[in-house]
Amino acid sequence: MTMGAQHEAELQARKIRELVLRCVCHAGAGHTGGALSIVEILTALYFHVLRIDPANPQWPERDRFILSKGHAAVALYAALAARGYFGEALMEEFDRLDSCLQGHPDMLKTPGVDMSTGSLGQGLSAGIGMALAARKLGLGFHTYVLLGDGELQEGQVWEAAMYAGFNKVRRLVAIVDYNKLQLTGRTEATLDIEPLADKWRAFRWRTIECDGHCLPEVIASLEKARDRSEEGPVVIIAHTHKGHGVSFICDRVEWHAKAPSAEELRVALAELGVAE
Ligand SMILES: Cc1ncc(C[n+]2csc(CCOP(=O)(O)OP(=O)(O)O)c2C)c(N)n1
Repeated sequence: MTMGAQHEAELQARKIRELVLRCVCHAGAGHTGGALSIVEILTALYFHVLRIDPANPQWPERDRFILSKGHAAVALYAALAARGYFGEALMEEFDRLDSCLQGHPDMLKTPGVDMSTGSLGQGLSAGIGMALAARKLGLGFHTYVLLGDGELQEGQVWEAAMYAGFNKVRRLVAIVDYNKLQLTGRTEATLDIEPLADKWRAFRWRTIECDGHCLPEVIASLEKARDRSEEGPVVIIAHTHKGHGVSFICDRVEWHAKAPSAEELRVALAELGVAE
C-alpha cells in the first residue's frame, strides 16, 4: 500500500469514527466501545475489499457482509453513509422508533444491510447459508461475517464453524473483533475463548491474525483471506481495542453501551483532529 493510499484510508476511518461519535451523542444511545473497535475493519471492507455498488444495494452479485455483533450497528451505518448508501443526515435519526436506522441492523429497513442481527451467535450460520446459496446459484460473491469475541461464547458459533470447516464452505470469511472485552468485563474472566487460533484451526479453518487497527495490515489480511477462501473458510482474528481512537473510552468496559455527553464529544473530536 502506498503512503498516499494509506493516508486516504486513514481519513476514511476517521470519518467513520467521527460519524459514530456524533451519532451516539445525538441519540444519547448506542454501543460506543464496540463500534469504535471495528472502524478500521469496516473501512477496509467498505472502501477496499467488498465488491459492492451503493447505487444498487440489491445487486445479486454483490459481496455480502453480516455484522453478527449487531449491537455495533452505528458503526455499520456510519460506514454505509460514508460509502454513499444514504446521506449522513440520516444518522441523526439513529435509534428512533420509526427510523430505518434501528439500534440493531434490520435488513428490511436499511439499504446495504444484508442480514438482521442483534441476537448474538447467529450471523455465521446465516453467512454459511449465503455462501452455499452463491454456489447453488452459480454466483461468484464472497460472504464476510464480523463477530465479537464475547459473541464467540455462544455455542451456535461453534456448530456453524464445525459445519463450514468440515464442508469446506468456499468464499466465506469470518472476522473476529478480538478486543478482549465483553459487556461486563474481560472475555477471559467471563468465559475464556483461548487458545482462539488453535480452536478455529481444529475446526478446519485457515487462520490469519492481524492488528485490527492497522489499515494496511487489515486490508492485506482481507485480501489474503479472499484468495485463500477459494479452498475453504478463512477466519481473521483481528486484535483490537474496544473504544479505539478516543483515550477516555479505549479499553473501558463502562463504555460498552454508553453515549458521550456534548462535552465528551467535543474532547473526543479534538483528539481525532476533527473540528466540532
Ligand atoms: C444472544 C444474546 N445474548 C446476550 C446479548 C446481550 N449482549 C449485547 S452485547 C453483549 C456483549 C458482547 O461482547 P462482544 O461480542 O465482545 O462485543 P463487543 O465487546 O465487541 O461490543 C451482550 C452479552 C445479545 N445481544 N444476544
